[in-house]
Amino acid sequence: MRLTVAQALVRFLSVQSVERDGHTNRFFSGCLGIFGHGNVAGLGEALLQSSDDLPYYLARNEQAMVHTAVGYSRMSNRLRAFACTTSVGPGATNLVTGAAVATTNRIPVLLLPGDVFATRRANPVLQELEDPSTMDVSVNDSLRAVSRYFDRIWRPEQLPQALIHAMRVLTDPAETGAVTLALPEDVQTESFDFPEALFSPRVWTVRRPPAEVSRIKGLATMVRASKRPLLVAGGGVIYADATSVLDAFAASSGVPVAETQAGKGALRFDHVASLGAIGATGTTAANEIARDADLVIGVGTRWSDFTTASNSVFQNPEVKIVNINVTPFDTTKLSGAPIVADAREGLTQLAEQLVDWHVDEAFERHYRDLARQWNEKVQRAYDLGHLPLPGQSEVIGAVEASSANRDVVVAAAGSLPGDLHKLWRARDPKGYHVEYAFSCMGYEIAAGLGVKMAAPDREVYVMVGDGSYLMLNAELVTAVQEGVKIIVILVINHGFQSIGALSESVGVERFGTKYRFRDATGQLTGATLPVDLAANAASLGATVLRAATIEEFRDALATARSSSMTTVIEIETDPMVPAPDSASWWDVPVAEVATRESTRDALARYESERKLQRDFLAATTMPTRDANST
Ligand SMILES: Cc1ncc(C[n+]2csc(CCOP(=O)(O)OP(=O)(O)O)c2C)c(N)n1
Ligand SMILES: [Mg+2]
Repeated sequence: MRLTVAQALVRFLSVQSVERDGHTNRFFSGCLGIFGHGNVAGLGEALLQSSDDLPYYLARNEQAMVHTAVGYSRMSNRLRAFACTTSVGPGATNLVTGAAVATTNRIPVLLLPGDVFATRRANPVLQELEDPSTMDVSVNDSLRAVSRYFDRIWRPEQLPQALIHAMRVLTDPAETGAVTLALPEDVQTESFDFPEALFSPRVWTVRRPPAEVSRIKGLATMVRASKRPLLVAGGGVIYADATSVLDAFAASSGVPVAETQAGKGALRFDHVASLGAIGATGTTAANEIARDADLVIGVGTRWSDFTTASNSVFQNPEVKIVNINVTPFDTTKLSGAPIVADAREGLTQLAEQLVDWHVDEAFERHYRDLARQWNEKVQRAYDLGHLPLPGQSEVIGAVEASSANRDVVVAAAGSLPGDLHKLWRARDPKGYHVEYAFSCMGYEIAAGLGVKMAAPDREVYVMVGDGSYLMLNAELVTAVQEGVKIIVILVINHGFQSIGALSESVGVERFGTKYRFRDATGQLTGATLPVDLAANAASLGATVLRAATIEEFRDALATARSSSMTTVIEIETDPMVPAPDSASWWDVPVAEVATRESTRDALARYESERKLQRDFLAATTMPTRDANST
């Protein structure tokens, strides 16, 4: 079939499907893009021809369009995805941060940057890097480090194999992330006789590997022997659609469950075995149970430093750790005993082994009591009544109260992720969407757009700080253009509340974290800047509501819900009102020599807190056969 490389690529993408649990759907829902000379004549022409098969969406910023793609695919449990096309040069390098978000969060997205001429006949093309030592490098090589598969299509013949490898990686739950196919500008337009078979519909089965039976039996033996077990649910539980199995297992066994950022929502917040968030932004309930746990079962978690409180959350010297994960890489973390398995399969197998078993009742009463105490603390934080400006926890409480069970809250960076992790009352496995692998400022609005595109029947609340808003707000225009409604809660606190508090804790006195004029001291500690972000949002076409009090904020939320338009609600909060404490820690090293007393004090605190950090080098060994059969 005589096609250009770009036409062949688009035709191939439009006939790829995935199947899981007997359900099949198209994998690519469309292509996001920004055109320039590096893709307008190649992919631009192909997408124009095929706009019925692969709809095109015009984005405003290449980084942001990857966020949109990530939000969409995460909301779809990785079973649907977007391709993203860019020009050569800055359009392509703008992808790097987005690609890192996709790869760190293990979310599939196909990146299609334009690249320099393969023929080199008009070198250097506009925006070409030019490395004097080789002609074999372009700016797109910066995408290698952040891609799970990277290929450059120098010749049309290379396309078929590259496409098949791209699909393999995108649809594999262990390998998935950003996949980059760099497409030289001239090659995109080159025609070639592609074999017809390349364009026959293909169905990629998303695998669900079960655990080896001996491993699950070994784990069951360990659970039976444990007095204080804890299950830590990560994002893998949600992506694998294992939440009902987890719900039933936790209820029947009484094993308490704590959740990572990506795993939050795996259980409803009021489930009898739910301890809520764990780690540096965890609940006191989860962190207290984690501290003394004698057996920790990590399911679908990558054990980030926030989850482990920088390796300080588990303090029992005898603690045993077992990791159930579809990604072998994650299963040996913390020297845990590895079980490579899909989260739903592994949990189903474990539940079958433990039908007759339940945790000690005193332990169960104890953790339920701790969970109840935390939930009361959450209510108090929601109802703080702080004046003149509300605390951020009150804003979160008002959003929670206005939302329906299936609605979605989206956040990524600043103080909101930590506060939401602690305080949001998750009521649906897809209702909590905080990007906290890369914690990328600017993810929020762009991803919210993707989330809403994936779930048009849910209200999507994007919670964004003024710093993140300033960094990347342009996809509001895309939301307006496409008629995709999101509700954006813009939290004004004149700078970086999160980094300000962190700065203070490491003895750096909130230096350089405020949106204030430079004053006579030479520092940014003068009057507040006259920046009006709500006016900015209005200028981009959004409906804007300004709330001066929590009461006005509640009214604004009701107005926004009843509207069909993308609405930005601005509310100012007091950055000095913290969320309830986690009784936890995060390792951020402090200057070892300093002139300031604040820094020296911080160092003393840091050195004492570091004593809680453990190395987790002692391997957990698993009973190799059923204890009864030896
Ligand atoms: C792209 C990017 N740059 C820098 C950071 C480091 N950082 C984390 S939070 C933050 C400040 C966020 O400010 P804002 O959105 O206003 O939230 P607040 O801290 O005030 O809640 C910064 C600079 C980051 N996470 N992402
Ligand atoms: Mg801020």
